[in-house]
Amino acid sequence: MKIDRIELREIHLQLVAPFETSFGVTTERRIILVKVFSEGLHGWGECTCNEGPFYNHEGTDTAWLVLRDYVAPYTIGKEINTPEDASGLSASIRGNKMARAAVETAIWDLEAKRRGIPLWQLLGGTQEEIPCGVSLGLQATDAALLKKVETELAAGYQRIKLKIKPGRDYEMVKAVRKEHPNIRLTVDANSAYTLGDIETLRRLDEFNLMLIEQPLAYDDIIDHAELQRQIKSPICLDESILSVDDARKALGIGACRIINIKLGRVAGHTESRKIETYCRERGVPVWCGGMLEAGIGRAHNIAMATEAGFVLPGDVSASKRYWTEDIIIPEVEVSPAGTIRRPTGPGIGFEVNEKRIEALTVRKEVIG
Ligand code: OSB
Ligand code: MG
Repeated sequence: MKIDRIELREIHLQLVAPFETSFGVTTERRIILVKVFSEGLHGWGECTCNEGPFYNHEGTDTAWLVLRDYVAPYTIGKEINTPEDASGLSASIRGNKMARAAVETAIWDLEAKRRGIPLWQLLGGTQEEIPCGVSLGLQATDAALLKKVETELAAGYQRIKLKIKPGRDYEMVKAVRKEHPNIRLTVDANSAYTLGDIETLRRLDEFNLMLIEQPLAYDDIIDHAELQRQIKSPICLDESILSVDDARKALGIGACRIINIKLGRVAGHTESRKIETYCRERGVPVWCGGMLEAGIGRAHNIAMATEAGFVLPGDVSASKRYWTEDIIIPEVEVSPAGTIRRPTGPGIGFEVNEKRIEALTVRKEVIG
């Protein structure tokens, strides 16, 4: 197939509650959606970057530019035999993987629709249901956090992740662990610590955490390996893993024991599958990370998380935790057992609510 044209849209969507991490607060998402057209069919992708360059170097405006001036022109009119080819077309672009993934994932959706099969099936997914957790942002008080934990456990979520940062760590985690001695509990620092904080991080060993996510620098594996030698809690890398090569190196030097795979961060389904396979063959658990996605990104995450290596609960949760109304129909729902059932329709398996998207659009550009 050949892609005839690519439509970019920026939509604005208000979160139901502000989401605070060690690097900032998000109240409204500025999301780029990508629609790729070929031979009368189309596929959808969502760019998962944050608004500004604080999680990684990408942001909505730079991703728009990279998509418009590089990824789209490199893709349009080229012969694509498999979705893996699509990943290769933009491979000469350094970094900017979330921008690249927006088009790459849209082409996977399109290919699955062309074949009339669900995307999870095209990806080789085997799990009928995926286990879900929640990521709780920093709250003003421990009491407010505890209330959120109660709500999410009552909804059935299988794992609670707490955002931490220096000064909001030991006592806060202790308060949650005291109330909930047996739940699956994790923490995510988003790179807020350094090796100078080993004492603080080691004290978290008291709380039987399933993992500590990305405690040190966003681009580091060396210091993480040193830290992992000195603490018992398994380190899980998020920001540092951009490819299967990164996964190989990080695991090789003992920088982590678990990997969080985010589709955008690794440039799409092609690389994500390589990481999943590499880890599964070595008994290393992976799980699906989240970037506060709207429905299209969420649907891609669900398809990815059906792959066999995704054995731990992911940050894939119900649409209503994020939005008053999502951009897909039906919205993503989580069962009382804390699982999402894979969809049955072709492609991403959810209907895209184009009317709602049109109403939310603040800019649009068609390339090709
Ligand atoms: O580090 O996992 C992260 C959100 C934005 C940027 C980075 C992260 C997150 C989350 C939210 O933790 C996960 C979600 O619910 O989508
Ligand atoms: Mg993270």
